[in-house]
Amino acid sequence: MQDIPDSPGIARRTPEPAGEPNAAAAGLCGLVAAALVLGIAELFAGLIDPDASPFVSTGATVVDHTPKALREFAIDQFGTADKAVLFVSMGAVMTVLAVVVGLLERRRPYGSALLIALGLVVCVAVLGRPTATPVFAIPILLGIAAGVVTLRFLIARAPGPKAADEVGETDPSRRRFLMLVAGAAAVAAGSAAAGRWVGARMRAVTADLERFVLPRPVTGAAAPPPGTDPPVPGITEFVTPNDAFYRIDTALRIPAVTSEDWRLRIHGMVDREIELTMDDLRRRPAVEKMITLTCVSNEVGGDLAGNARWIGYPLADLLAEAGVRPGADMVLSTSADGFTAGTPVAALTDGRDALLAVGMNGDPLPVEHGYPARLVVPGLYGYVSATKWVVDLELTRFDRAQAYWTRRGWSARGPIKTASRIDVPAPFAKIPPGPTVVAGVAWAQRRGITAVEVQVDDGPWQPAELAPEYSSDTWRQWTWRWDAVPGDHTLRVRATDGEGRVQTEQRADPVPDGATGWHTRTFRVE
Ligand SMILES: Nc1nc2c(c(=O)[nH]1)N[C@H]1C(S)=C(S)[C@@H](COP(=O)(O)O)O[C@H]1N2
Ligand SMILES: [Mo]
Repeated sequence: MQDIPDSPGIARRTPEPAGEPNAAAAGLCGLVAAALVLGIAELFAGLIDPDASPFVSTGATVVDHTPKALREFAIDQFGTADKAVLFVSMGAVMTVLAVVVGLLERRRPYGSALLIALGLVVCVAVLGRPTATPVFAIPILLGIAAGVVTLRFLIARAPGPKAADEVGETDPSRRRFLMLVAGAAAVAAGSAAAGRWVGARMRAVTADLERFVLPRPVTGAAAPPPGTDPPVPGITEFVTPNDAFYRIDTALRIPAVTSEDWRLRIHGMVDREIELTMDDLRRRPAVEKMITLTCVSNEVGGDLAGNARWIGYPLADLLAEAGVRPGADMVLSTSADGFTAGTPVAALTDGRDALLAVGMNGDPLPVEHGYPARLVVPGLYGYVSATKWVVDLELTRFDRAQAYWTRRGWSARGPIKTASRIDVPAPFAKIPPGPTVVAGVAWAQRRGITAVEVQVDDGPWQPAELAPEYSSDTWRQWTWRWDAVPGDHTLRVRATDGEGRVQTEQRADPVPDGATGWHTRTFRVE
């Protein structure tokens, strides 16, 4: 504050702001802002991927760049406490930097600039980790944003030097400032704790998955016959690798269920309620089946379908153990995160390979595909059958219960409709004239595919060559040799199912029970 001569002999104090904040208050602002950066980042790292934690990644990066001699010295000196020493030292360095950030912020937003710069350095460290994906930048970037906003906000309300000298603890603005600081610190600590907690659960699941030993199926899935994968670049692979398998679910955060914690309760209209652990399952015979899964939301020509070898326990056996009471016509399955699907009892007991699956293509289910257990039912769209992270099967009736998507306007029953897709040529491709191969895939689970036909422009429908059929529950690849003639062309495809029904040309949206219509593709030959 300044004394401004107003008129001769009279000095007056301006009622202006208290000037720049005192050093202690500014340092406190810096500390809280830095805590918020880390807290918010930790929270989102927990939600996205524990490996995205800036603290952990920075630590790992420091270790990687520590000279070998120093590293050995540290291990020598501190033994197993070397990690604790590392994190405590990092904490000390961060504390000092945070105070500097606060002090620099007093006059100009230099502190914010430093905070952003440091945050970006950490971001580079996070993205440099071996398992990092671009998404890993999100936690630290959100943290920086929260930190800078908090810093600006608090600094503007921090008490100045005179205020600190002249007014006591009871000064309301000073009290308010301390309350704000305490509030921000609480948010930082709360989000960090929440993030660590959420992340710890997922880390436990990943460790559990790595230890998970798949049951040995009493019957393995037959190897795909030669020719199931026609040698055409760009055609859909017969077996979809796990990391390329489409993923659909309502989970914002993947449910974290370890195989040890997992239980499956079978109850409702049954003779005896049962609850199974993973060990209980292991005493029962497992089978392995090749089954193509399809999403009801798949548009004509879409890619929400995949084919995998599933190891699991026949649901018919488990239901028989519980004893399905007459009158029950639906199994309402519930996941660990509250998703539900309503499956006809008949579809689980009519002899098809309906499974409580624990394995996918020879590995435990990936967490995003339902680890440790999910349902897989041939012939039904996923939304009425394929509950991932399944924990509960209730025998009930379609006139009493409604599953998740049925309550939202989708059909209660969801048998898979016949579909065919063109994979090659790619959309708007340019291909040279002359002999070429057009290729794709078709599916009609339970009924199978008996024919695929293609049509170029308004020409006649011509039969495509079908790859050998694996089973009626799997998709079938097709190819068609064509002497391509120059020009712009439209290619159309349609399939015939095992009941002799030609796929309908009638266009329908996915809602309420699956899309229909012929897939077409336009391309140029030149
Ligand atoms: N728990 C749970 N299971 C679920 C869903 C879901 O939202 N939550 N979606 C279903 C739908 S709509 C489909 S198509 C399949 C997809 O299985 P995938 O993600 O393994 O391909 O899972 C089904 N199981
Ligand atoms: Mo789906």
